[in-house]
Amino acid sequence: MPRGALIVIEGLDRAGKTTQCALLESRLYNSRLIKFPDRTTPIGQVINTYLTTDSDSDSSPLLEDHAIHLLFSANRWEALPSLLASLEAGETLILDRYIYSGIAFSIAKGTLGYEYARAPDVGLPSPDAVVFLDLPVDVAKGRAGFGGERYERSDVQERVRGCFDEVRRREGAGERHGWWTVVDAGQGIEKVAEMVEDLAVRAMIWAKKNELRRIE
Ligand code: T5A
Repeated sequence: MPRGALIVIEGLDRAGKTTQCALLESRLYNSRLIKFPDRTTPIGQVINTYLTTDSDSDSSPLLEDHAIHLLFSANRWEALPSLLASLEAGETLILDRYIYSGIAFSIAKGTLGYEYARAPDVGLPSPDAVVFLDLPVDVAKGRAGFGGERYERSDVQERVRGCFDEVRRREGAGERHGWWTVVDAGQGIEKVAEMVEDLAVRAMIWAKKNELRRIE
């Protein structure tokens, strides 16, 4: 049986990832959706507390930047057996955020370097396609729920947007054409969904002919 495809949906907060992942899962046969962070595990619960706590005092941060970064990565590693089982069984895996959020949100803080930020995820499965839902921060701010979590501030999101550009340049280099695709997430939900589905189908065809790779 051919392996399943690994499709990652990335973007800033409120770009529409949850909406698009759910639509894609409903449209693809034999697909499974996993969201990172997975807040249901013990590690995920620590991450959830961090994300839903407003701010830290300088003398007593809730979690030091490197420590929370490593927890986000650990949250992906603990899902590895389940990810591999799905892919081997031929399921299409849709990931709502992955290592690219891990790198972009952490380096945006200015306290972690790029190489440090990507190192803990080396060895995880490499996606067959990354779809980046691109939305100006001003538009994201106007969407329901913005502002409820730690990173949902305009200045932070602007910095993260720039860091995602760096991630695209560095992680997409040398990969096949179209591996990382930027989609205008300011269009209507259905229009975005059609583009995401088209990219997903291409990734599924690619996955049938190519072995699963690991992040190097
Ligand atoms: N993080 C994450 C790290 O720092 N390191 C890591 O390693 C990882 C994995 C997690 C936070 O953790 C950080 C990044 C994040 O700050 P999250 O749980 O992914 O956060 O939370 P959000 O990104 O904020 O996810 P949300 O579910 O809140 O936002 P979505 O999924 O991007 O957006 P969605 O689909 O919920 O839509 C938001 C609103 O917009 C509407 C929807 O109906 C909804 O009301 N909408 C649209 N409106 C108009 N046009 C469209 N095309 C629309 N699409 C959606």
